[in-house]
Amino acid sequence: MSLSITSVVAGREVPGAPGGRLRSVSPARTAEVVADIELGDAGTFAAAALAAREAQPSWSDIPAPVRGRAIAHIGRLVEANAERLARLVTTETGKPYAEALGEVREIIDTCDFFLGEGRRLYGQTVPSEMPDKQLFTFRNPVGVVAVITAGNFPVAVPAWYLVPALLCGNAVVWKPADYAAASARALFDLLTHGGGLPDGVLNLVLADGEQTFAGLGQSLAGGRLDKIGFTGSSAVGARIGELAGRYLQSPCLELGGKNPMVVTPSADIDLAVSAALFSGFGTAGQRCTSLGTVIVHEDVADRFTVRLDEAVRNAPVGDPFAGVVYGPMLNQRFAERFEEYLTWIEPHHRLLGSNGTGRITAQNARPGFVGDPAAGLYYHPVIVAGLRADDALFREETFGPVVGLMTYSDLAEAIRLANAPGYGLSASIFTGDPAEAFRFRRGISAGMVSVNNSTSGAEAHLPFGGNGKSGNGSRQSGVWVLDQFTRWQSMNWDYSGTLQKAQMDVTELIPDETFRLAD
Ligand code: UN1
Repeated sequence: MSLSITSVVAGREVPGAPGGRLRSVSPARTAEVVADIELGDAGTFAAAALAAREAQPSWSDIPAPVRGRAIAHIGRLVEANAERLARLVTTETGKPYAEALGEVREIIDTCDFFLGEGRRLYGQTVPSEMPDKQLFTFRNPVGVVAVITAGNFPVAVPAWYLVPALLCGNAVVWKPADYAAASARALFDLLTHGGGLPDGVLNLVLADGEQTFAGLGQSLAGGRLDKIGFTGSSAVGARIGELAGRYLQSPCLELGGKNPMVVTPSADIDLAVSAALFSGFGTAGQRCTSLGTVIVHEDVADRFTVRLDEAVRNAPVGDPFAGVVYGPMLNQRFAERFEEYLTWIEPHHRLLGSNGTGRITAQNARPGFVGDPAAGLYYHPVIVAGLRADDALFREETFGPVVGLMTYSDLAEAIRLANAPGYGLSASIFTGDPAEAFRFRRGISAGMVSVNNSTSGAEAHLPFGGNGKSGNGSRQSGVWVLDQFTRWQSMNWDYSGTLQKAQMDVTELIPDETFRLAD
């Protein structure tokens, strides 16, 4: 079965593929076509921004509690379609079905959180420094929001943006990853149907990177866009930040990671090994929160290394519908990039976790592979031991099933190594010592810290985001994302009937500064 998928602007499908055509295939079975995609171009993007601009005022006139009800209905519709959507996500991206179901759950969790925010979206009443005057704060929608998302989480991460953006009264242009367009279209249909959204409130633009960039530029120059939310690489995030900055906008950026895991002498080693396996190789290492480097104390390094090697060797890899730890790479582009990362392996490295590296084939086989490796884009897992601080594999994000390993001798050194690559998304420590856990938390640059847990797998109502090369400090999820999709407006209301001037007409009580307590 192959779908034909187009952009949707102002409730209408955009015909004629102005940006060309693309065929998306399942990375687990590259002979299987998932969708024929008709791409839009910069003009499609700009038209979508205009449609959003026109639809936004009446959308924001709908009372927030009513918008909250729309989010509640969306959550229910997603729940009723959970297995179908998860199956599509697994087919299109190759992530294991259990992970795809978890991803769909994350949309529902997000709806559960924000349906209540429709009845809150609190402002404050604030005392004034003068009598007969009252101060208030209100949250206003920012207006038109462009959301540009990656395909490794083709539905959950978009929902982190789309659900709160809509709840707050914004209209949206969503540009998903072109290689996960079928999953995106499915989520788009669930949002528009479930929410009963008026035309133009949510628009879907399928386009390649350069057309999207041109469309962003046109929309910003034309005053049709007020905010950009972007999840993707640090390099593209920097370009988007630069463009937005020219229009005095600060985008919400969720970028790459080189997420460290520190294993201390008091760690539960078996627990640390299972966390490293899941963090490093879940989603074939293609999460922004995937484990980059394990930094293990020299006293436990041998024990940890032997066990991790064994766990990775025995991990089931293959058909994503068959209960594996991981399946194929997301698509050809990611497979090629991963092969490039493998060229960063140096003679001083020791390779563990597998009997081979690179593509899994009949000749370069993996014992216990689940299914037919020739059918898809499957890669051997690899642990690179003996990493040094100046290695490219230590410094750069390596999206794929590779984990680095190095040792440390004291916690300060571990923290230094953990911060050294300059990303700052997620970091984890395995320890039985609370002092170590809190010292690590304080010293680490990451926006998210785990103690005795995976670097990946953040819950949907804690602030999500990073620092340094991982982002510009913006946060998604929970109440924190409201600051991305609303702007604070203050109001002062003077009912004294006179012009009371702030700072100048304030009456102060007079202290008796000569007063002293008796000895
Ligand atoms: C991403 O890879 O862009 O914390 C997001 C996690 C997921 C989200 C990852 N809930 O791993």
